[in-house]
Formats: sequence, C-alpha cells, structure tokens
Amino acid sequence: MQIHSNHIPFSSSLSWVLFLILMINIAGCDLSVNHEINGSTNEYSEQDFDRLGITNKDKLSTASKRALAWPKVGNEWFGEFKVFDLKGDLAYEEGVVRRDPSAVIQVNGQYFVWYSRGTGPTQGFAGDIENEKVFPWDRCDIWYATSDDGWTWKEEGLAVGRGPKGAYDDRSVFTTEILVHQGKYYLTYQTVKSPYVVRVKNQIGLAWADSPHGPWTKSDEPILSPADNGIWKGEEDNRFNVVKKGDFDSHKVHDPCLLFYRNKFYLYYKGEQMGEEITFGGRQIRHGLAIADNPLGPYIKSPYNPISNSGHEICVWNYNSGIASLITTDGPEKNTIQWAPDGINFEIKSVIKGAPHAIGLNRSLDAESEPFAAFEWGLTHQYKSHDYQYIRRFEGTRRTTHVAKGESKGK
Ligand code: AAL
Repeated sequence: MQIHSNHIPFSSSLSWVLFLILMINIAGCDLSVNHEINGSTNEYSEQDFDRLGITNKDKLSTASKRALAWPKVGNEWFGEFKVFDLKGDLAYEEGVVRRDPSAVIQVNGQYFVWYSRGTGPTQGFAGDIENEKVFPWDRCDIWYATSDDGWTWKEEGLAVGRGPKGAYDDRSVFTTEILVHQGKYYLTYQTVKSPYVVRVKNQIGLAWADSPHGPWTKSDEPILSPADNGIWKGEEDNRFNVVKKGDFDSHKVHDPCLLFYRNKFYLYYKGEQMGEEITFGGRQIRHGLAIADNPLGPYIKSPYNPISNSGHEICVWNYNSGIASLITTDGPEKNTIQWAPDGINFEIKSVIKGAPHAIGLNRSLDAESEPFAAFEWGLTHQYKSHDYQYIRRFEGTRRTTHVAKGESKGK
C-alpha cells in the first residue's frame, strides 16, 4: 500500500507520539514519577533520582527514602569557620573572665560589643558559696568595648552592673544580647540572685538606653522566669533529684536574644529543665520563645515551646522573612543551621563542622543577601582554662568546591 506523506493514518500518528515521548525520556527530560516515601506519595523527577544516585527505584533503603524527603536545598547554608585572636583590651588577660559576647553592632562607623566580665578563679559548688565563684560567669557584670576595625578593641567600662543586695540580680548579670530598635538600645541578659546554689533559678533581665554608651535603665523585675511546674525531690542541693521535671525551662532561662520580627519582639532563649538528663550524648537543652508587643514586655511564652530539641547558646537572625538559628553543642540536632519561615517551626538546612560557641553575630552585615552571609565575621568566646575565657573573632566562609590540586572546577 502506498502511503502519502500528507495523509498519515491515526494508528501511525499515535506510534509517532509514543516514539517522541520515549525519545524525550531517553534525552533525560524532567518527567515526574510518583513514589511512596514514608507513607505519603510524592512526585520525583528522573533528575532527583539521578542526583541522589538512586538507580533502583523499587528497592529504596531507609537512607535513600530520607534523602528523597530532604528539602531541595543546595550548598548555600553550608560553610566553615576560622577563629582568630583579638587585639587591644579584648586580647586574653590572665585573671579576667570575658565571655558570651553579644551581637556586634555598628554606630557611627564604630563597632560595639557587650559581654560578661568578672575576675578571679572559680571554686565551684564545693567552695565557699557566699564569697567565692561557683562558675566563671558567677559574680560578673556586663561591660562593653568598641572598635574601629573589629580587630583592636578598647574596653569602655561597665554597662549594666549587679543589683543591690536582695534584688533578683544581686549575684551576677551576664550572657547578654543587644537589640537596636527605633534609635533605642535594649540589652537582655541572665540574672542570678544570691546564694548561687545548684538549685537556684536563673531569670532574664532587660536594660534600655538612648545611646550605646548608656546610661542604662534596668527593669524592676525580670522579664522572663523559669516555668514553675517542676518539683524537687528531697532537700539535698541536687538538680537531678526530682519528683516531677516540669517544662523544658523549669530550672533556668538562659541566653536571651531579642529580635524584632513581624512587628513584635521575639525573645529566644535556652531552657534548662529540673532533673536534666544526658541524651544523645549531650545535655538535655532546648530553646524557647517568648513574644511581646512592646520591647519592655510583657513577654508571653509561645505555646509551641520548646521550639528546638537541641542546641546551647542562642544564635538567631532574621533571614528571608523567617528566622535562622545556629544550633550547637547539645542534642541530636547539634551542629546544624535551621530556619523557620514563621520563627517557630524550624527545619534543618545544613550541618556545620566546628561552629564557634556563644556567637555574637555581626548585625552590621547584610545577613539577607544569602544564608551564610551572617557569618562573614563576628565574635565568639573560648576557654583558655576552666577559670578564664576570652573573646575571639570568627570568620565563616561558604564551602563551594572540593577539588584536588590542579583539578578544574568544571562548569
Ligand atoms: C553559657 C550560656 C549561659 C550559661 C553559661 C553562661 O554557655 O549557656 O551563659 O549560664 O554558659
């Protein structure tokens, strides 16, 4: 039978369409397939499987299922850190504790940082609690320093000191963070009332000023306290003996960091629980959030607390209409950067090797330009000894290649 090119029968055109689809597939075009992962059906492209090196789609290991469930992040949240000595007054000084630096802010071209400052060695809880130090951050005050270049710092002196005997902050004020909002300066910090026994309950205080040089006005009362629903067992001054643990922050509220977000004041903090356990090879530390309409409070704890299952010192920043958080030190998700589109529901974005502790982020950087931009440089602290810690500078860079010497990066 003779076939005229301008008159192709229906069955032949169908074969052509099928042939074309086959060719498109072979050419690696992005045709999606549905696949059931962990009970829910998701759509994956051939490229998804190819990128993850999964060739046999009918035999997926648990790890491959997890890999398929990862959010589609690239390399932008991953990076590495280096730490350097500072010069001037913040260089290491024997006999002086300088630790837990706040965020770095820039005012009229000058950098400012606040930090816990104390002197003398630490005897611990077996010493003379009334007169000695139980921790390096005991008997501290909040001091501040300035710098023109971020390397050489001048210690300016006291910013916020301990309260008078009997006040909620009469024993130590420490581990501070700064927020600048509408031309005013807000310092949030930890407070302890004497005697600093093991079971003492740490609280969070606030001070405000019109200038970074002060003078600072302190709140009459703490702005945040531990949950009051744990029950100690027995009279021994021991934090592991409990009848009931209570909330994740039933013992201490620590490491406050205030951010302005969604027209409110988001106070992120670390909680310590009565009857704390060792889990996942670390302490049971989780983060919480308390929100206020006004920077001076009242701060209402989020019903979603705890908002992390891991971490230690708080390191949070505004990013892409949400809040990013570096989680270090304790818990199953330690050494990760997480991000929450709503400031509450955090997802892991990357795993970080050797992240500096107690980071004071540099708020003068354009942290919105890319996820890792917040880490260009900032401050951290390091233990020189059990007694004395000092403030150092970190620099974070994104990791974009892994090539051998002389190897081309490819396109
Ligand atoms: C730090 C912080 C808080 C603790 C102590 C000093 O790492 O978590 O500040 O109270 O240790």
